Amino acid sequence: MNLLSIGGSDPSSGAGIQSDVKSFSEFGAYGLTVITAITGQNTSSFGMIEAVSKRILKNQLESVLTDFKIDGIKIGMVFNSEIIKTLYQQLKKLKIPIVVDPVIKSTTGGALIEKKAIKDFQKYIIPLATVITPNKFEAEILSKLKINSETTIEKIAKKIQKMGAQNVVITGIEGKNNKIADFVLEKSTKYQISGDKITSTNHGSGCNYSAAMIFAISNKKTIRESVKFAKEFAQNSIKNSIKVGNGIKITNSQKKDMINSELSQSINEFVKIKNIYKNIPECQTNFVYSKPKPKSTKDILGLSGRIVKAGNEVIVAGNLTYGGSKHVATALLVVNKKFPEIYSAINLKYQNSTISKIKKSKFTISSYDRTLEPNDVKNQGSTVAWGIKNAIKKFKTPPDVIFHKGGFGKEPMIIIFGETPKNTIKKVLKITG
Ligand code: PXL
Repeated sequence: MNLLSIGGSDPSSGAGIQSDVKSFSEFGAYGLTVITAITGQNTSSFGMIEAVSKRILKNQLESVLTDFKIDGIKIGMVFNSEIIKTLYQQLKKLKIPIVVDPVIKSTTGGALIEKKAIKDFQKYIIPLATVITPNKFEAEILSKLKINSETTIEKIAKKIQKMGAQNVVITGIEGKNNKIADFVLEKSTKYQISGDKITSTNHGSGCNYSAAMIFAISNKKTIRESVKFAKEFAQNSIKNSIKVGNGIKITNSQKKDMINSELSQSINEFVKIKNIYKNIPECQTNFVYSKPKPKSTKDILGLSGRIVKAGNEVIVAGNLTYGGSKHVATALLVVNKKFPEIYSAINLKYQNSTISKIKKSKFTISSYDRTLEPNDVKNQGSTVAWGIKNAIKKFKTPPDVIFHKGGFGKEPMIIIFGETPKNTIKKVLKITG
């Protein structure tokens, strides 16, 4: 997945396009950038701003738009009217989801947009937004309304939506009991998503929020799922913020291990395989990767949701978590016990066509018969472990594929095993292509 961040350069890398490239990498996406302005700032103070010329702005945009398939665009700092109008001319024809983060002021006090450009921002940038993510302060400025007993947050959101944004998410609405909520106005529904308030002054959380939002939206998540994902990512980035300079802390996204980033990359690759939806079983697909020497499924990373079929496409539901998969992780655990070099697995739909392709390729293949499962095993709910153990009993080298043809009320299934997620994907490509 390729994501484009259009915004200002922040040399402290806490916010702006530098922060977005970091976030996009965390998600396993490739980050492209178009710089609108260069700021001089650090964690204590905000210095100069120089907007780039219309010529180089246009040239940057054309460079990325003509070369890359861009899955989503985030617009942050735009600074002046010339930049706003140039962006509009280049972006209005595109059919790519756009998240607009209407940044007005930095935490350290810098003005990120000229006052006289706000009108053009409302006219040209807001209508580009699939989702706009102002905080309470930004929402008040854009709507020219102040929250009070008469003016509700909903009224403000509706006014911004009238300016042309499809969905409006106003962040940081303080509630009771140390809770903080995001107010969401979709086309016709409204709701709030609440979370714990974290009191810490930091640099970058707004950028982290909107970067996560465009990643989720580009992955075809619903608005509600995207808000939850963005909120969780931003909250974690605040919790993990680090003191790098002498001033305020810089947000830092959750530390991800190599296992996580390798599996994320392979999942992104998997969902892009042509017609892969035909290989997703009724009970959906999980893709797992184990830590060295796993003791239980808690040592195995998998999706808390699944890779699910949505029409002729597949989408990823849930996040990568240790213990996220039960069945595929159990199968891997059993195989890894006998063949410690096998660390990854994925389940696919059982189809005769796939089985013939597996047989034609030089893969090692095994199977088990669920109908032979002893009653005590069935009652303990340990069918998978029993079946896989049986399937590899006579094997001296690890099988690439283990399948079963189902049982009463049980869907037949194919599991592909590999040393790494990359290696597993290679095998998947051979038998699904
Ligand atoms: O967090 C908003 C923001 C966005 N873009 C740039 C910034 C800031 C805040 O400082 O500097 C370039």
